[in-house]
Amino acid sequence: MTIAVCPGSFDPITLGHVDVVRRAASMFDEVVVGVARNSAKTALLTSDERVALARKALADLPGVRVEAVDGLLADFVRRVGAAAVVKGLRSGADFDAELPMALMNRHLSTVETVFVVGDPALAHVASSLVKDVARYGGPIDDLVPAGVAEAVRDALARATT
Ligand code: COD
Repeated sequence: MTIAVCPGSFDPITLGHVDVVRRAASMFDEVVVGVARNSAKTALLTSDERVALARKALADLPGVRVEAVDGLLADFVRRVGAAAVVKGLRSGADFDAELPMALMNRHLSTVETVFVVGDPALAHVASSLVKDVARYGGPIDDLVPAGVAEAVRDALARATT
């Protein structure tokens, strides 16, 4: 049984993330989607909200489960017994950002990182842009799984009151 971890901030989960998880699920027996904290980013949604939205969005994918990552990804990978970390690439800029993380995770846990090229039709879809569009009242419903747009709008309203 080969297990992979698909980590991210998922703040919020987008159709780009779902595409990456779907591709990972086609290569591994089991995929654990790890909802983690990126210390370089300030999250809009709580960890519980991000986990709940990801669980709902990925519920129809067999062999996929979602867990919160509390701490280092390398420790989480060891705990779940994963053979690989799977990350998605939209561009060379993504690769430049991902390479040091892949090297650090291998240094910490010997885990290999596998990169999958995402659907080019979703190359413009990033959680940060989705939040920015929503912040200014733009439409995001066709960029995220069902129920996510509403959760983002609720969280933005909460953040401004
Ligand atoms: N197409 C293809 N890939 C995509 C798309 C898309 N449209 N959208 C997102 N992706 C990919 C990203 O390239 C990335 O690989 C993945 O999906 C997750 O993206 P985000 O933005 O949700 O998540 P990040 O990049 O903020 O995640 C960083 C982590 C949270 C994984 C990292 O900070 C981490 O491991 N944190 C835990 C603490 C730790 O171990 N830190 C040391 C790390 S070396």
